[in-house]
Parts: sequence; C-alpha cells; structure tokens
Amino acid sequence: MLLRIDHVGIACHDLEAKIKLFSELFELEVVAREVNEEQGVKEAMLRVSGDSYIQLLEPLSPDSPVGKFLAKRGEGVHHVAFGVGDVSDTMEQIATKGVRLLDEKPRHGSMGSSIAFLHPKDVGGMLTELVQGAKPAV
Ligand code: CMX
Ligand code: CO
Repeated sequence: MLLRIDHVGIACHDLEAKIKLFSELFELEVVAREVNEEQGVKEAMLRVSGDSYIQLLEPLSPDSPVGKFLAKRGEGVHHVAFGVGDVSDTMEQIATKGVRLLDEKPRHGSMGSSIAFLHPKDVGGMLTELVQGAKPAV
C-alpha cells in the first residue's frame, strides 16, 4: 500500500531561516518553493535523495493547520508523507479500516502531486499524508 516515505513536514515560523539551516546542515538542494493557499502554507521542498524530501512549512495565517500547530506545540515535525500509487484508491482502502480521512477527495500538493491527510489520532498520534506524485508528461 505504501511505496516509500515521500517527505517529512516540518512546521516553522521563518521559512527562509529554516531553508538556510537545513540546506547548509545536510547539504540539501531546494527543488521547489510554493505557496499553497488551500493548505495555508508557504513551503519549500529540499531533496534528500530520489523522491524523498524534507518539506519546510511556514503558515500563511495563525488559524491555518500549521499556524495552530505552531501555537500549540512549537516548531518541529508536523507530518509524515507516504508515496502511494493511486491516492484515491488508498484513501478508500484506509477508510474501510476505520481511520478518519481529513479530505473527502485528493487535493493539490507540492510539485503537482495529489495529496490527502489521515487523522493523527487514528494513526498513533502521527499526522499522515498520502502522496501520489505528478505523472510524467507524455
Ligand atoms: N500531529 C499530531 N497530532 C496533531 C497534529 C499534528 N500535526 N495536529 C493536531 N494534532 C492533535 C492535537 O494535538 C489535538 O490533540 P489533543 O486533542 O490531544 O490536544 C488533536 O490532534 C486535534 O487538534 P487541534 O489542535 O484541535 O487541531 P484541529 O483539529 O483544528 O486540526 C488537523 C488538526 C490534523 C485535523 C488539521 O491540522 C488538518 O486538517 N491537517 C491536514 C492539513 C494540513 O496539515 N496541511 C498543512 C500541510 C500541507 C502539505 O503538507 O502540503
Ligand atoms: Co506534506
């Protein structure tokens, strides 16, 4: 069902400062910077290797998911994202196991991906994201 770890999402107050920290510390390349209004974030993807990334997330507002998380828990790991083949199929399979889906249908994620979230309370306290990568252009 899960193919790989796609990324670990890190909540931060200052995106530029954390890009500098992670890229210098681990010698990582920033491969994408985006604003995702729907998710309420300004973000950067830093490639670790292949299709595996660190996603740095700065909230666009205090009442967004990442804004609320920062106020409650401070900076740090916000979610883990797993690569899947077909995000809609995986959502269906997981829903049959009684896990609450936070999205009714896939949404737009980083770098053209389709994403969906699972409730952290049903996954051992870990906010979980499913990611279907963008299909290569034909
Ligand atoms: N990891 C683990 N637990 C979390 C969490 C997180 N990131 N965020 C919230 N929780 C816990 C809270 O601690 C709280 O637990 P307690 O009741 O024991 O205190 C519980 O879940 C409910 O949290 P809350 O603070 O009341 O927050 P909300 O219910 O308003 O929202 C959540 C939580 C997960 C439903 C919401 O953040 C959400 O829908 N997230 C999905 C979208 C998202 O996170 N987008 C940003 C990333 C975008 C991207 O990766 O591209
Ligand atoms: Co993510």
